[in-house]
Amino acid sequence: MTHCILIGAPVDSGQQRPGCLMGPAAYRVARLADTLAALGHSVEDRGDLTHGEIGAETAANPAVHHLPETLGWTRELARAGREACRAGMPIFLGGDHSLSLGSVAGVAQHAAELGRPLFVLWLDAHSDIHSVDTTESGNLHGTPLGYLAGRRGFDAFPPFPAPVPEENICLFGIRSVDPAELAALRETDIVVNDMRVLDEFGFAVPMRAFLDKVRAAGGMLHVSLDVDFLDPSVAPAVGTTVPGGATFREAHLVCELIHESGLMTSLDLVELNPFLDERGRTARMMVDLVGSLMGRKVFDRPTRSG
Ligand code: EXY
Ligand code: MN
Ligand code: MN
Ligand code: MN
Repeated sequence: MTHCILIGAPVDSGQQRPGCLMGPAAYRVARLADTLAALGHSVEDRGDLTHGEIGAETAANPAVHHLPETLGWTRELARAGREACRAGMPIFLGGDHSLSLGSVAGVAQHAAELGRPLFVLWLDAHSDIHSVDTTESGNLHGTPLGYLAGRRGFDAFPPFPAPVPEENICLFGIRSVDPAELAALRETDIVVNDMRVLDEFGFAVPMRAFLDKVRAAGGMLHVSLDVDFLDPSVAPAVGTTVPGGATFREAHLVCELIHESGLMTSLDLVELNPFLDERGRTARMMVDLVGSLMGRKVFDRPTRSG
């Protein structure tokens, strides 16, 4: 049984398509809390955060959108995330992926306080490894991985509290990488399981390899699940769809493997845009995936531990 702490993060300052700020409400309407409780977990819904004080920060890159608001969210999410980790397992309800600038900062701070290594699993069509300096769209939802990996180009942001070692970061489902991101990935030890790898080896082999690495290190595992990890035919309610994503079963297999590992200690659910949804279909899909992450299974299989 896990004490699940729901933290609403109605963040939409990281991109320009309205709608992500409706995400937390959609997860609640899709009965996320009931799904978790039915699996025997305790659930504490801490409501929705606000972005706190907005400054007047500017960026040298003229393309950048909503930097002050995003910084406000980052500070507030880092605070809330670090505090929630002490009480249970935070589940951040987004909101666009710029929320992970703060959520992972808070989780990383907590891991550092415990003296445990943090690993990050990025389930996403995109590598999100731009910096404030390299983004061409100016949408900061394309930058959180660069920040949590401690990359340069985030001068306006607080120093990331405990940068996640590159070899502890696993990208999974990648199929849309900008030139500057490709250059960045090439100079790092980040594990990139793009769709070509998953096409050749399937979803289970690379996922088990990563989870075995987390277990061997006695690590904590933060999972950042972007709706666009899934194929748009399965999950249409996201502003950055990319064809060729995970099928319904591939996504559930990944979640079931993560549950069976017993390693997940924090979770982001990001980029749901209910304004683009079809009668809540995507929100319900995401809640179903959380059910698989948290132990719903057809047949009992031993949870791999130790
Ligand atoms: N790489 C593109 C950009 O930087 O604008 C697209 C980013 C999409 C980010 C979404 C959250 O995954
Ligand atoms: Mn704008
Ligand atoms: Mn993303
Ligand atoms: Mn994405």
